[in-house]
Amino acid sequence: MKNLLKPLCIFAVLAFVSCKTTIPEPKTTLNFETEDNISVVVNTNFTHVIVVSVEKPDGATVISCEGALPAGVTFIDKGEEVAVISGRTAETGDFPLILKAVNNKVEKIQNFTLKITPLPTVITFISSNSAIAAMDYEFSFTVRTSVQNGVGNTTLSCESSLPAGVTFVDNGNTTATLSGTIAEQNTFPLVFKAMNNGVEAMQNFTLISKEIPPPTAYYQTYSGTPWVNEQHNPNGAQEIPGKVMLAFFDVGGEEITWHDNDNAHTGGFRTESNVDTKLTNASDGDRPTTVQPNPPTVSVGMPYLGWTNTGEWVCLTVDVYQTGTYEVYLFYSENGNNGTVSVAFDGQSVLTSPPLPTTSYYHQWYEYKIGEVSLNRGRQVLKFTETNVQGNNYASLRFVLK
Ligand SMILES: [Ca+2]
Ligand SMILES: [Ca+2]
Repeated sequence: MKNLLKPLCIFAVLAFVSCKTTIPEPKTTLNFETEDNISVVVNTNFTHVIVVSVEKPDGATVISCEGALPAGVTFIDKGEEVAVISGRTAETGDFPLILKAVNNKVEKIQNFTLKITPLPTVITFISSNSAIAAMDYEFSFTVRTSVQNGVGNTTLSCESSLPAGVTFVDNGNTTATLSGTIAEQNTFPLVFKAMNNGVEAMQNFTLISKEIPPPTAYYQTYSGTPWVNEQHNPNGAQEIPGKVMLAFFDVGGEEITWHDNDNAHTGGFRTESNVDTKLTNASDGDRPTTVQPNPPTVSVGMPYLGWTNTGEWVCLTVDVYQTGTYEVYLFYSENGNNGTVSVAFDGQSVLTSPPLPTTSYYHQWYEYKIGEVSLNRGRQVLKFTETNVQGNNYASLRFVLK
């Protein structure tokens, strides 16, 4: 019996050993479930979640990160197979990292690239898209661009052929100068291009050469000059037929181009004189009136004379291109004052308005026909006077040829 048992025992041990080698124990497996790279913009907060899946775990999974993180960026193992790379950095470039997940002594490696990209370069033309050149007179117009996140110089060029006598010069400081003298009356469509860091911006521009009306004898004795502002009034003298913006009154000084009843400026649009000027804006709630028919639209950023008072006035250089009779429309807002205004050309009063219909609120605007005037061709002086009542806001006079 003893002899029989011995081989049986050996067989049993062998069978057990054999069985153990053919049926392996369950193994832990790990996998990264999230991408192997991310791209984020410099100086921007970001959070990237790394997720690991684990099968047959034994205890907690530990996730770690090897490699140099950019300043401001951290890696945190949050537990439960989740880690987070987050922060905000001023460094740019590719940061190669190695992500490692470990569970039950089993390791899983994933190469990971954190890409920090620069902010995109954005170029915008900020100067007007048209200019008027007085025929046979030298003119100069500054083309201006705004460049955000640029790299190095911005290059400006004119992509279309220029009129004879005109040059386009890149000033190397995000501006260019279009200047010269044009000997013909014409309209020239031009295309400007600005480039920085491989990014292009184009602007369609119209250069208009006009034979300006000759100055009247009165204008030749006048010492005011048109207010020129690249953003609001690049061409200086305003035109009739057309809309004359009252806040673009001439430069020349008190009692020459303007009169204001106090010694302070209010409103913040043109702060160089005591004339009170402002731009329409959302917080004031500037809007069309609701109490008059067919109210016009009111745009944000429209300049106007505000804080007006009886006896205050402004003078404006206007080019009247065509002799004739014009309808005159005043764009204004008020609060039930029924004020009146008057209009003079070259020192001669030609129109006093009827009492203005109420617009019922200081920031409700309305355009109202205040009368008609006969004008001769010529560069001349328009004088706008508040003849009665304080506080009304006045934006423009529109002259329509009958
Ligand atoms: Ca004032
Ligand atoms: Ca005033």
